[in-house]
Amino acid sequence: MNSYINKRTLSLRSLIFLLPTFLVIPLFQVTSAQNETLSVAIVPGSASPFNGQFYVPNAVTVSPNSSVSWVNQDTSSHTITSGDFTTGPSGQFDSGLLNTGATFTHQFVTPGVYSYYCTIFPFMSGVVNVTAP
Ligand SMILES: [Cu+2]
Repeated sequence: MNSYINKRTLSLRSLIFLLPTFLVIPLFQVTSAQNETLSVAIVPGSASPFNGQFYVPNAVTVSPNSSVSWVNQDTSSHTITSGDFTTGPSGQFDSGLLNTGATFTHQFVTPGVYSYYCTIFPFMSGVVNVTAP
């Protein structure tokens, strides 16, 4: 009788511990694969064309529905504006003036190649590649 109770208690316990494991892991994997966030830094000194580095990394590849976060580590304000210097803003996204320490995040839903630049210092440019699902 004692061993019967013990076995029953054990199996109930393992159910309680195992069920959440099976439920949580697949949910977590789905959200992380489709909704990752990648960080790009506007590095110190970006206001000077001789800085060599501006958006770091200046090319990123993400899966659809992922977000890219730009953080301004420079002492000058900058923008993250879709398009390029020669043709101007494409209208897909625009941070506006991003002050020192501020962050701009944009979610990329549709696969494609999104080039962007800084409207204040047009020698700054980058690209976001959104892969096919
Ligand atoms: Cu800039």
